[in-house]
Amino acid sequence: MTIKAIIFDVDGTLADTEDGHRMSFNKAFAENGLDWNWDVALYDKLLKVTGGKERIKYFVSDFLQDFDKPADFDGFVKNLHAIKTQHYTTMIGEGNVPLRPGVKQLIHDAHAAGITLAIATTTTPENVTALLEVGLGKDWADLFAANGCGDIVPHKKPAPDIYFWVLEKMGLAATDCIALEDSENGLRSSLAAGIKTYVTTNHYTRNHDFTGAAAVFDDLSNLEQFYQATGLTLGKLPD
Ligand code: XBP
Ligand code: MG
Repeated sequence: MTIKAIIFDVDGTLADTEDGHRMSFNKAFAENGLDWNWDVALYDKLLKVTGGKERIKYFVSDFLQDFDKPADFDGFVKNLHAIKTQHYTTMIGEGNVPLRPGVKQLIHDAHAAGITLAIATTTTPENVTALLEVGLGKDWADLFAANGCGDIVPHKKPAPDIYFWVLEKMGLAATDCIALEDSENGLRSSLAAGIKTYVTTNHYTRNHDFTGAAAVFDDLSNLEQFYQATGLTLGKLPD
């Protein structure tokens, strides 16, 4: 199989962003007079649901007993999530969340070798832009042929929708591509789209079920190992 494209998940894969999301949710809750506080242990449970808006609704339905929902609950959640996104993009813009080891090198090596790159994420386009402007520079979008984010598909991961969207945008078949994910939801999504998937874990996902993954790595600090596992023949390029 000649790999024509690499499709990257974002949160947890390109960077360890979930605690940044978690703290941004908490800032939005506090600003809106809500005594909700998502600590690491609770957030670990809430990550079962992808999408920030969907995660807030999951928290209200499954973890709060006596919350008096406002009449326009959808509008309430959308507003809360928009405030959270503002806090998150501000925090990311301060440069405190670097790309994970090996990610920048892989992206530049693969792009230089003519491999098509794409993004398939549940998070918002604003969050992707904030992270990659810092991590890859202001022209980061030039590196990617497709940028599949958040609400552009009706069903978020573990549904395969976002991966189907990216495949169509690239005009490639699932068998032409590999995906890089960090979570069980992400892996189920890419596998359901028929894409061979490699996993790098993090502290939220290391105990997830990665059945079906082509290989699981702690991270990409040993790119040679990743290249051997994938069959990618990419040389070492200067940073
Ligand atoms: C991970 C997610 C996102 C983030 C929060 O996305 O599930 O919902 O946790 O970001 P990925 P939003 O597919 O990149 O792993 O609040 O913008 O959804
Ligand atoms: Mg992820």
